[in-house]
Amino acid sequence: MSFVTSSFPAACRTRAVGRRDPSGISNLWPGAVTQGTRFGVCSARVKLRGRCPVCKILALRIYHCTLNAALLCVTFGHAFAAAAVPQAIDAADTPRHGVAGRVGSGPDTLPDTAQIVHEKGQRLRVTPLKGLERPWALAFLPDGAMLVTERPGRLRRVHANFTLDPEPIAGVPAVLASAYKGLMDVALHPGYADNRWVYLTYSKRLPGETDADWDQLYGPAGTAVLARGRYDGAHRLRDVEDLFVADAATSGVSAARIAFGADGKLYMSIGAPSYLQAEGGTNRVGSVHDAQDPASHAGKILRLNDDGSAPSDNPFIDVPGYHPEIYALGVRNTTGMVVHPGTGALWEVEHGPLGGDELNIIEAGRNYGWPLVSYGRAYSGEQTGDGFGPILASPSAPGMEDPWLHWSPSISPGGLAIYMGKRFRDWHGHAFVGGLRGAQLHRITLTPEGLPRGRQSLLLSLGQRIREVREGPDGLLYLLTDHDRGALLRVEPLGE
Ligand SMILES: [Ca+2]
Repeated sequence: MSFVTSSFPAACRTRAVGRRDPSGISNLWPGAVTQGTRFGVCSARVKLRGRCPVCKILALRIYHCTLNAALLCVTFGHAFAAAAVPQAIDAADTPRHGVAGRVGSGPDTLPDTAQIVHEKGQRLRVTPLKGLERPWALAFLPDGAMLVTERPGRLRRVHANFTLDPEPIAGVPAVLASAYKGLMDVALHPGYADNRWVYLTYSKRLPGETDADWDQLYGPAGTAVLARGRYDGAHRLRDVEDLFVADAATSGVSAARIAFGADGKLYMSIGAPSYLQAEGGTNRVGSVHDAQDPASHAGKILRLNDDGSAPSDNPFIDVPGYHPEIYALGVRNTTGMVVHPGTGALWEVEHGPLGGDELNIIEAGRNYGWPLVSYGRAYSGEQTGDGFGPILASPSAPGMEDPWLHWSPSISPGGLAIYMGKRFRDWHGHAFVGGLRGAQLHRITLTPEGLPRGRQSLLLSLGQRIREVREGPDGLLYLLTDHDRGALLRVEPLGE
């Protein structure tokens, strides 16, 4: 612990009051504190992530009021200069919010040129396309170009020749941009070739909410919105309108993913507030219990018509007390959602608390358990409670769906894709999940019957938080890195 405190500038009287991580994750380094613990008089936090620039092994990343970010070598104690977080390409029209805008960022360690990465039985060429600020999601256009969202509120076009159009696409609604909010998902209408509808999800500031109200870590309160506009194929969305505004106000985390189903309906995930309201947590608005509240959209999977209305055959359409848009309940914070291209089933990945990240196959009317049950624990290390962990000690309960697969310790999943291409010969039908805290591309091996058989961590050597995973029309994998100076990565096989 003294190592941490002595590394802080003398101007700050930070005192370390963090706790040891009982999961053992941080015990690699004696004295390390629980991930994400804030202590002292500033917002300093320690996260177990990153690589030492010298030995290329594990480093702790520290955020601090006057330091921005520094790495501490865990393995050999290598010393190197603290690197300030660059504030490149700042968004002129969308205010940032203190340390919140930099959560998870740090020195840009991604090389500018293509890298050959050796994985077990596979050589991969990873080609970066830089110049994106906090990219969040991407969608392929019919001509092979891509639309990429940037969390601060911009929609960008990447041409089919893998170059970034320098001019953002105009017409995106004004978003509430903070650590975990902003412009999020993008999807094309199934009839895009005729109607040119592009769907977006974003965070909207609550009426009356001002910058003075913002929470130190998460920013001002907002709610998730579904919008659409017609893309002119160049630099403008027209006829932009909000189709659906969720009743899910939170000053905490709330991601919103969308996917069009085989039934032509739009599925939309809404994150649950992470903490109890006004019980020592940081949420001023919203509660973790909203995920089980049928009169709240928070912590739900919604099913919508393409105009944002509720379909008449939704599972709770006639059930008193339920919002009619609800398709499934009890999700925590969905960061990846995709319709399986082979089976048509809706697959979803979500963050657990300390451990307990989940992959669920979402079915109508089911309850996925949060915050009652989880394979994770409270951040304190206790099995339950304190507003961060599950309420019940058992990871299963009657009427609650067990996850199809779960991760402990957490990889903090990003996007999700099912690979159906032929370029990666041995990966056909496998699931790919981005790893944020896990800083990897995670592969889930499936049996021919579609059951999970194994897992592989790919691209660990790049040390990048992977926010998004998509398969391109060329059969290659495309990733987005979660960084202030983020990148699109094209991954192609080179054989063994
Ligand atoms: Ca669950």
